[in-house]
Amino acid sequence: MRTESPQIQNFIDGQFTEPTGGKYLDNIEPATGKPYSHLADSDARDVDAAAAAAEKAFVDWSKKPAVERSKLLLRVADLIERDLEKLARAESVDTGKPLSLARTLDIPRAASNFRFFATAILHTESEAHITDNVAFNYTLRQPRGIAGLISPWNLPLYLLSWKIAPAIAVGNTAIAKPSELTPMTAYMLCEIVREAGLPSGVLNVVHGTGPNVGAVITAHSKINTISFTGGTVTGRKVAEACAPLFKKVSLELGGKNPNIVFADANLDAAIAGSLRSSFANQGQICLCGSRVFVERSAYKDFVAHFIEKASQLKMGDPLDEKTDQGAIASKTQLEKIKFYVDLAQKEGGTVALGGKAPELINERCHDGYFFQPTVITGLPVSCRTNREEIFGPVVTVTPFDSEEEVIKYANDCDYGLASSVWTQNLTRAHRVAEQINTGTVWVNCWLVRDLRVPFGGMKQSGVGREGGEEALRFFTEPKNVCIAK
Ligand code: TXE
Repeated sequence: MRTESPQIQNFIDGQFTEPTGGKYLDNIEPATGKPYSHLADSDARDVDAAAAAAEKAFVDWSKKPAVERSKLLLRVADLIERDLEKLARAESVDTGKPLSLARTLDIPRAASNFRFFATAILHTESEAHITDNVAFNYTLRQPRGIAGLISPWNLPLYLLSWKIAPAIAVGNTAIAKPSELTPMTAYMLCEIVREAGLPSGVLNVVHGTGPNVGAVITAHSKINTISFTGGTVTGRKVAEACAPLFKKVSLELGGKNPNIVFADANLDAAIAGSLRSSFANQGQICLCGSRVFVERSAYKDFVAHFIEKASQLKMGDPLDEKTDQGAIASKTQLEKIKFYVDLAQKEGGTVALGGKAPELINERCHDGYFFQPTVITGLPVSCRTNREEIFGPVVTVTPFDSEEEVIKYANDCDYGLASSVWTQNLTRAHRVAEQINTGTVWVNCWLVRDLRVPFGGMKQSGVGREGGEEALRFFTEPKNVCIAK
């Protein structure tokens, strides 16, 4: 098992291959700011080769009995678990996230993703409709062909496996394009699928940039299904590329998620939950609750305790077991975070905690991309800082006076991905959940994930849903067969 290989090659037709153009990009370690490997800087010729391999493999793979596909995906899940420590370390080095987080969140979830869909395809039900004495109808849900799977840098293997598993479980073949910022675990997954015995061409991974590889995938005539996770700006480009080709597209995009704390909440639970939803993965999870709203009578108490707990989060070298807060994934993202903290102060906000890079972590991380957990108070509800996605360890905390008011604040947003509501009045919880315009509403919890539920966002947070039945239906084509009696 290669872990920190100097060159991350493409995986096409079951083989590791050089990019046709022979070029490689630096792969930077966020904790040090220095290149530690290189990834293929691929282009259309590599995507064409992957499409040819995927097309060839589709003939047999789409006809393979579900139980055979299931066995192979279960083997992949087992091998991910076998290599958990190596994968977790690779993910931590590649993204800057704490090793402890990669070990407990990212990699176990990647195994669960494969295991979930490997078993889901064994239990799907089919619909039949009897038309009086006229006809018998049944619905076939057949694999669509080649799926293009494009993923971001914040949860690399977690999110890529969330696409690969359902796409190939139902009988499609796939071309995956991981973020050029975090290619390592996708590369390691290729060795795992080969060891598991996945037939050549079922999964192909083409590394490279958005314009040179991602855009080629979305425009490719042989790739008829696109599943994208990333920023809203890029999501719009993906949708524009797919529309004229009538491709089926799923978009999981950005968020600016409200986290609502009523005065009757269990405040200790709300503070512990808000700490996670604010700063997990350095706030680089699109589901993070970056807009915290607290009922006025509890506001002072919440802010004081929340800041006290946040100040105890341990910033450090991601590879240090005691680290809670690692590095930001890229220099670009770090600059974006600094810009918004500066903007927040220009918009009248007060930096109540953090707001800058920490003291030197250690010599190894001297040039790494670090930023303190940051809490900003005193902002107007609808300023830019409260409307635009920052995607870092930065939250705003704002008081509210009534349920109606906070629902208006929560919904006054271009995004609609997720929200949290903390209250011990469950009648209120149901009432508020119905009125908040987000794809997920967590009540007295955050990031509790059942893989059967629909997952995704409204408005500029995306189109479509992943997870469970939704994913199986997205990656298949329904066909009505109507037989006269
Ligand atoms: O950018 P990009 P990032 C959101 C998160 C944040 C953003 C971070 O909120 O805003 O994504 O994503 C490829 N055609 N989510 O910085 O550009 C690119 O190479 C085709 C929401 O990575 O969106 C990379 O592989 N592809 C999400 C991928 O798109 C293109 C969870 C994403 O990159 C392309 C995670 C193009 N023209 C992050 N340009 C959720 N809702 O779950 C780039 N790419």
